[in-house]
Amino acid sequence: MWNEGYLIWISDALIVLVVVGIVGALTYLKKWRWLWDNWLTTVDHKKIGIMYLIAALLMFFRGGVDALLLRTQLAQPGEHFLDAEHYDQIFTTHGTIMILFMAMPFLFALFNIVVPLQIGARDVAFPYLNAISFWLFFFGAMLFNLSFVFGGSPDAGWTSYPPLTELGFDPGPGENYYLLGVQISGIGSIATGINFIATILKMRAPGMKLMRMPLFTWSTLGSCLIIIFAFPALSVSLALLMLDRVVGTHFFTMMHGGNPMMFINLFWVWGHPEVYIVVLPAFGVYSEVVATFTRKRIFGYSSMVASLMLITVISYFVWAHHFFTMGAGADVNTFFAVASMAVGIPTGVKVFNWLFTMFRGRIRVTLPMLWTLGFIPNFAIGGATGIMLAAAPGDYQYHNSYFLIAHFHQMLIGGVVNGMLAGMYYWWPKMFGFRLNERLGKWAFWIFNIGFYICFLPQYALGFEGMQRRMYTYPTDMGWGSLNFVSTIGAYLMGVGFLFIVWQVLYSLFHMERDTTGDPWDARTLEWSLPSPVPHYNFAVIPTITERDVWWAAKQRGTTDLLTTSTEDIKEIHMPKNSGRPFIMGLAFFVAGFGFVFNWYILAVIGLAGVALCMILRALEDQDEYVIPAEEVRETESALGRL
Ligand code: HEM
Ligand SMILES: [Cu+2]
Repeated sequence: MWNEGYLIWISDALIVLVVVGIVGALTYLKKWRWLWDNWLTTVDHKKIGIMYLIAALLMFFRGGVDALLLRTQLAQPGEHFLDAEHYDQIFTTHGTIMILFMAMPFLFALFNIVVPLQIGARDVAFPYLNAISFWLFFFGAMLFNLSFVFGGSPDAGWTSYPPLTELGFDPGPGENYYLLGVQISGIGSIATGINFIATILKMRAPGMKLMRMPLFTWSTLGSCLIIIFAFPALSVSLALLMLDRVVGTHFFTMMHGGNPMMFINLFWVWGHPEVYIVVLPAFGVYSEVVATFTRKRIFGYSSMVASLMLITVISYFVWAHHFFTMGAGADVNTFFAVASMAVGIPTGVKVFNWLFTMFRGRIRVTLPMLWTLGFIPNFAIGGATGIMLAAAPGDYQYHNSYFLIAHFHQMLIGGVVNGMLAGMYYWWPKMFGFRLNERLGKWAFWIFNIGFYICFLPQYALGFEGMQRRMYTYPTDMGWGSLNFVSTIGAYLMGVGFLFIVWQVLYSLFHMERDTTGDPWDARTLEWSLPSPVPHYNFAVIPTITERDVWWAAKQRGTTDLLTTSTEDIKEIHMPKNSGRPFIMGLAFFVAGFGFVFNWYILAVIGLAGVALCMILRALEDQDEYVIPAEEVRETESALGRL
């Protein structure tokens, strides 16, 4: 820990400075009480969504800095900016953070902000559990992030394959950080999956039949179904690996009959579906955005739903394409190759439906639409290279090469990040009541996207030239220098694009374009019938849904008052009470996790006792709701100009 090198020390110093700054500012402005009452104890899905969003953006920054460090190291042959060990640690934290602590919370942010509003509900099915999910994610991520500060970082890749990760080959706390951080946040993710399935199936407003649900809600349902079937596989594989490391079992060690391939299978039983967990909600966003900004009904709604559900199912039958070279034989490889290619069919259906929706529409090129348009060529190229990788014999040539790196970044950035940003821009006015500056956003879009192609297209070529992934440096005579240099320039451009987004948010905070309509885009679905930001009880009166795209239909007929409020119908509203326990429970998990990382079992037991205590106190609680009197609802609604 003491000879980590100057980069780590600089980042440690920065972390300390930021923490001191935040604590100082909160104390100086006397904001601790406000923070606790309004945010840390909240069970309101909208606020939880905003906290997920902030966390996701911060983690995007952290993962992005990691990416730039890696690309700087690879910019030219024989570089010594990072040594091998640091390179390994940084690609491990980069991959883990981007997928688990950036993409996942980003989509949970959108689930939370959008789904209850789209289906006409007052909150999610289990608001208290929702808060627990958030704090488990948050403290899991914090534990993981601590690894650079205390004791050493994981360095075996985000896949953490044994035998690399067996205690004998990887002593020290680094890998434990990975196992526990991911485990804790994974429990939160399973709970989120259950919560949103229950919400969507049980909390819909009267008349909101399944086939009237907006496509973003459908995509959330698909994503959550995958979560509840896939995440347990991850939990189990991480727990077994932990046992191998801590207790000395032999699930994956070759000694005494263990088998590392077992871990690899279990990992990808989760890992492949995981990419659909993150991309389906992006598909949901594109569907909403395309319909709104072409002012048209989405083309082929039923086929959109069917293809979402098909992808949900097929995603479980492709995992072995991650290790065609395992030696399972031609029959097994053929099955997984064909299944992998089959995913292209429903995905193609969706792309064509978006294109048909745009066809002859009057497209308004706003920021959400721009990111959606940017996604289409990305996904076409990424899809084509995906089929190339799915062809088992070809994969023997280019698996684990830069061809793969280029392919999955194309899908994850061009598909998932584009989708999440499109969603953020689209629902931003709903969340905060003001719009983001379009001009700065356009700069961000163009710089980020041009940077993207400059960064990743050369990597396809590097893959064919034989450059393997996870190489920390390479000799001059391979001739990979110039393409790598170009790629690094692209990466820096993407960094500049991200800074433009930060600038855009800050600028818009100071030069607000307030949205007083609640429906700034002239959109179609129910959430836009509410004022922005939405009052904490969402709907003063739960609306009755008569068709798909109700809000749009009501606007066309001039009957929007049916979906807003009428004084007589307002009754008292029951809402869940705030609670500090989810936060404390997350903290207790963190303490337990930290204890296990360093094998300090006393600390671990204290943490687990804290978790148990929180659960017991919850079980003894018999009053977790409060009532908003009808009069207060009327006052709020008329202050909003809705009565
Ligand atoms: C923003 C621009 C990004 C750049 C410049 C970038 C760059 C890199 C680099 C240089 C590597 C290491 C390649 C190697 O040596 O094997 C890498 C690996 C990886 N990246 Fe990114 N990345 C970016 C964004 C993302 C995003 C958004 C995600 C996921 C949502 C992601 C997920 C991964 C994963 C899973 C790995 C593999 C890590 C491993 O091998 O264990 N990256 N990236
Ligand atoms: Cu896969």
